[in-house]
Amino acid sequence: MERLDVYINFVILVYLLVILSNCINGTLVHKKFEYKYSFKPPYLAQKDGSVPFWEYGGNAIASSENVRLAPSLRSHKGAIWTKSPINFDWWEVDVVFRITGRGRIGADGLAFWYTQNKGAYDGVVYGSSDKWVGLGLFFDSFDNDNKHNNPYIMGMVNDGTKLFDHQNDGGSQVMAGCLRDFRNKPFPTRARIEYYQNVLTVSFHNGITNNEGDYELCFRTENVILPKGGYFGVSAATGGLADDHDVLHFLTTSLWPPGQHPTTGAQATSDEQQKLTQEYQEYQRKLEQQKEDYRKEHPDAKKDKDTDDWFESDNQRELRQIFQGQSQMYEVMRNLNRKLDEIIGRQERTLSVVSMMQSGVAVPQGQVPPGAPVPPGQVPAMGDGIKKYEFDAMYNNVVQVMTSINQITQSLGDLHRRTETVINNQAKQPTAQVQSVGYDMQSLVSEMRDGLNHVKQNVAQVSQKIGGSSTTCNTSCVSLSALLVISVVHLLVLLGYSLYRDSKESQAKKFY
Ligand SMILES: [Ca+2]
Ligand SMILES: [Ca+2]
Repeated sequence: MERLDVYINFVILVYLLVILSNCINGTLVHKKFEYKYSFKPPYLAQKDGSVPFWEYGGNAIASSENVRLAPSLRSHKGAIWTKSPINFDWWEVDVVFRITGRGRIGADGLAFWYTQNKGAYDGVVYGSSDKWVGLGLFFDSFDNDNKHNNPYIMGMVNDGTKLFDHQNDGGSQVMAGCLRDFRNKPFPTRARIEYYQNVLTVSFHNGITNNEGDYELCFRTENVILPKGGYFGVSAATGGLADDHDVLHFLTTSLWPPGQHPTTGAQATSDEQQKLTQEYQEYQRKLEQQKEDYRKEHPDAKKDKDTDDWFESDNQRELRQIFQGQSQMYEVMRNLNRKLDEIIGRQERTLSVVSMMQSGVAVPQGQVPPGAPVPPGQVPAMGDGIKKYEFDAMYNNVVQVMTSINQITQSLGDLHRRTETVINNQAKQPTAQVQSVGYDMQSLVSEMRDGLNHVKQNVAQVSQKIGGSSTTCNTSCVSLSALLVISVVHLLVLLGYSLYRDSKESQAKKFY
């Protein structure tokens, strides 16, 4: 009988676990891709130039690959807006875009909109209307107020009464923002704008890598009230200076709190799905057939295209190697950061043991009579407060850090050599124009300084924590100097790339 009881209890427990796991799954936000509020390549625009479910105007031009909202010509404006208002409350939008120009400074910028009504296609606020009702997220390239804080990303909610303060780059009207350079990046830059339960979160991907996961938080603001049933839009404008403003992807996902996702018509959807699957298979079959026919008719066409892809120029190769090197460096830095965190944890534990022991030694001199036993779990002190195994642990940590730093130094040396090669190659080319380190470098430097300060703070914390022992000071000093070397070399890499890019673009761009 006892066995039966145990068995029944076990079955009940398993059921409870299953119910619990269902509850946990039920609390997850349901996401649904909204194709009627999205566009992406290939076939972004149809043959007649229209973009399905969207309307564009002004100087905007849509191709199969992107929407060029404003070209690199002076005083141009353009915008693209969804045709119909959205029918969900919470959403996440990924905008993949490129802002490129041959100048070190560009203008004016690009705007993401979520507004009650559609804005204009040639308005005064980054190509669309002023006095909007809803959200404007601006990628402001040009520094109107001369505070050396552009390119800047900023969010502004308007109730339809405020005129945008262009002269001060938004000034006090801006809700939140962050200083990020989004011009002339090797890969497309991306912004992820999430609006869920009145919390607006903006993340930015700086386009240095092509890695999907490299988003960084720009800002997060609570209690943001936006109108329901609004329209999405993107717009851009140029001024006296002009960049190309291209949007490659606009991907909208609706977010549904648990239990609120509309589940009506489930049967109909499954029928629809079956039908769509059949259509898709049919389409695939036809496509394969067409491909086969094409290959038979043009036996040489594919070969030529392939052979083009086989080769890359010296500069392309150098650049690719630099990016690989940088990615490796980034990985090593990340590992180093993880190890530092571990070390901080270990040092804190060690310090707490040491301080406990010290108080154990001090106690007999104070209130507790001499000869009181050491509390259980504590190893008796050796006199100077630090014991051999603790010292060994610290020593091992130090060795780990040194190894990581050596790895970084090696990859840095490698990178340095490659950068010099690229710079030399550029200098040899007659069309290359070496420009002085200018405005965009300044913003790059300030971005890097933020990052470095963060790392330095971490290191300073570690050095403070292990500062009790004189044996560890050397490590902290070495880490700092190594980090300084990293920062200098990183700057060199960025400078090298900047020079390369400027000369490349001056060759490539024939108009303007
Ligand atoms: Ca501005
Ligand atoms: Ca400014």
